[in-house]
Amino acid sequence: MHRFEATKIVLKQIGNRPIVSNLGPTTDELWHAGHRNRNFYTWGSMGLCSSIALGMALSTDEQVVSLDGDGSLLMNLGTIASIGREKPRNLIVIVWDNEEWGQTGHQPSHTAMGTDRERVAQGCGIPRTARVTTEEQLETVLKEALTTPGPWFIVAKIEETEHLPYAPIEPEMTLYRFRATFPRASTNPLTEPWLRSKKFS
Ligand SMILES: Cc1ncc(C[n+]2csc(CCOP(=O)(O)OP(=O)(O)O)c2C)c(N)n1
Ligand SMILES: [Mg+2]
Repeated sequence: MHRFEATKIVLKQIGNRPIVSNLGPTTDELWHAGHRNRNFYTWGSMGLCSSIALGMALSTDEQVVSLDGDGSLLMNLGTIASIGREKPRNLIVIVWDNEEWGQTGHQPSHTAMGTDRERVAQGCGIPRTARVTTEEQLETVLKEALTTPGPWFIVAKIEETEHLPYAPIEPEMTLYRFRATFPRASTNPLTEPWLRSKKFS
């Protein structure tokens, strides 16, 4: 299974639900597969994709999908424990596991040496986990994840191929575009009265 094709499967199934995407090829391929205002592209912030998605899931009733990477999630394994602790029923984490730090030179990651991320998730108390290796399996599991309470943790084994060109994303615009899709922030979030009156210490 290739990430680009798998990403298209995700987009086909998830309707208008928000997606948070890992830095690098995951974000680039999501943009190429289907740019939408509900794509929260991360950039540079390695390891934080599923943490951001966890925060979102705890702040909205909508289902939130995190498209993470094996190397990035390794850098922040604690977020798996936090998901297991908080158990947001509306969070679906999909880990694109190419067993390498793809963007920075294809160095083999720990999953190439035996780290089993699905068992880590199970050990952290995440109730719904899966491991998929084909597009058909991904389609089936995702269908189930979108219709049953989570949190879900899906390890999707992928084969690395040529990377697509960088997506022309601007982090600030991603934030504005994304926030504006939620009812509370239908205007510029920086000029929202409730934000302006908030005291920061
Ligand atoms: C704190 C930090 N360390 C290192 C990097 C450099 N870096 C960017 S992407 C990446 C690899 C990410 O690997 P993975 O999440 O598996 O995604 P893949 O590239 O394989 O799709 C690295 C090491 C970074 N952006 N931030
Ligand atoms: Mg990787």
